[in-house]
Amino acid sequence: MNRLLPSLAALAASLVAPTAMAGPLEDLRARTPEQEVIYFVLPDRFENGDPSNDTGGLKGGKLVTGFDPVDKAFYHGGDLKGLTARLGYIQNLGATAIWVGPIFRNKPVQGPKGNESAGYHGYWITDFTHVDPHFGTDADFKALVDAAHAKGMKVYMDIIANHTADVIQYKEGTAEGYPYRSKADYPFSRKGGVGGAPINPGFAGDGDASAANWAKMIDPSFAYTPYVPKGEERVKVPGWLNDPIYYHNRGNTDWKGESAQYGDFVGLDDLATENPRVVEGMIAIYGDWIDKYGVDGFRIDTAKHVNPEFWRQFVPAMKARAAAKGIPNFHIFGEVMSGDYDPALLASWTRNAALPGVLDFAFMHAVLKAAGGGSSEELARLPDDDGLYEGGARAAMQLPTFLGNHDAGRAAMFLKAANPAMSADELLKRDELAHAMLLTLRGVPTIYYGDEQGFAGTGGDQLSRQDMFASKVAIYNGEALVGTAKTTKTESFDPAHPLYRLIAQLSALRVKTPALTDGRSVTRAASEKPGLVAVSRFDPKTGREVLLAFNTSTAPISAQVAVDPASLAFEALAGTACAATASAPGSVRVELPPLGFAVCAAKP
Ligand SMILES: [Ca+2]
Ligand SMILES: [Ca+2]
Ligand SMILES: [Ca+2]
Repeated sequence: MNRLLPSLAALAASLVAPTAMAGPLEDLRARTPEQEVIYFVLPDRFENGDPSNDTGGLKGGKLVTGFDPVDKAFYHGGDLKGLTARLGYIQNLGATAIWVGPIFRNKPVQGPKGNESAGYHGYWITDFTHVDPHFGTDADFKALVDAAHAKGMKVYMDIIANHTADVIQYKEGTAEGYPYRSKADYPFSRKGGVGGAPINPGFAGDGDASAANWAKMIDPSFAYTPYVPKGEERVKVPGWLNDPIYYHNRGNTDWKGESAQYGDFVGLDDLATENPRVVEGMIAIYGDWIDKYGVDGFRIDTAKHVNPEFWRQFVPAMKARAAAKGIPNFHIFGEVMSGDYDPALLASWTRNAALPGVLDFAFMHAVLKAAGGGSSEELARLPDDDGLYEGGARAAMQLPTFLGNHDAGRAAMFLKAANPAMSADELLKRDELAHAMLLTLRGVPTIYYGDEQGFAGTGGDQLSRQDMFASKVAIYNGEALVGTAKTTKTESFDPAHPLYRLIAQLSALRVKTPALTDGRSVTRAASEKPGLVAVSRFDPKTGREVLLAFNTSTAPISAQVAVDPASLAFEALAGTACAATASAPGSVRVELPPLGFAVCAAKP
């Protein structure tokens, strides 16, 4: 009997083991990127969980601490504890993954005298290895990731390899604002231009990525003469980042041609990402965050301003690091900013740089145009243009889709700009229509924080970064919000807001409907004029059709829409009612109210 006891215990353990192991962490690790709904948040603007860290441990005025809650260009006090405390609000919206704006330690304040602003957005990193004290501590970040995981939610970090904060200055050209100095006019082989003294003998150019070649790059004064101002010699962490030899030092980018890769973003020190030491250094930095915190993905800032060869090394290294940590579905998506519908540009970065995903700016432009009452022809092209991406339409399902962001501006602002005279009710309906498209069409829907509370804004950048907690910024508080009479003067965490309710309903529907997360798309109807947009999506396992229909006009629609001949009976999953049966095999009647939509699933 005694000998039986251990085996009985082992048997009991084996019986409970499967349930004990299938916890929230295992479940979320098993989800692929396209099964997520992402919520993008700037921690400074979300919730203030700890007023004691508002000045980041610094003493003095706003130009020292960076803190000024009445100024949209400075820190407002939001932090990681606040974000952690609001996870329930984000989860109830239906989001399953949080993209947290950069949390690394930043230069608190930079910019020319009289025109300073703060690093509240997180994109001016000095210490790549620790959390910025304005946002809390490394332990606060650990607590956020653990709390999100306990709820079954993923955490995506926002990372930067293109540049650091603006620390390096140049001895020449201050008055002209450091204009870009090209490789033709200022080759690596001469000091200060083609007529200068020979330097860096034997350096074969930055097309040769070998360590032996880069060992010959010893003098960074080929274009400008870079220097680190007194007192800032050791401000960057890890320490190698303090040496100007690891930067491009060619002056400010004009966003075009060669300068897009080599130029400084308004003074931000542009890293020489062709140098193997920089590649290795960035792999070490960001690999550590995966190891230490078990995060679930990276959004890569300014990805198109880094040479594709860098990403071809960096991305596989991060995927391997994540896999070793037990994170097989680590998602990586890059920012390839585009002001137009340009899937070819986006797709080129999935091929040349092998980025697994890119933020889908083409989707944003196509949906805003259609939902704003313009042509839906770009939207109609999307399923075909997906063939441009590495991996084709299957891979395009992992592209994060969105309607606006912290740089370009918010969806409601664009929709309003397309039709400035429209009523508040029409704006709400168009905003809902755009979100219905976002949450049912292909890609990973990404909600920009505050859109669900009707934030609109009057521009991009600082004008689109309102506070969720009670704001003290006059220009934010003076704005009319969509779908509510309140303003940002009081906190904006209302689960009864009509946009919050719609997003919650459609997110819940999406994640349980494989046709919407993983289904192939076929355009059924579109037009150069406002009217019917229809797309069918198909369950990857059963092949069953879900017909999505949107009315981008202010008149009711009644039309025949082509469907699969096998789709003979339908049920409405969301939006307005669906015809119960097909009119004939291959065609169904669709009736939509002005700016309405329908999600019609074919019944077996
Ligand atoms: Ca705080
Ligand atoms: Ca660059
Ligand atoms: Ca600089």
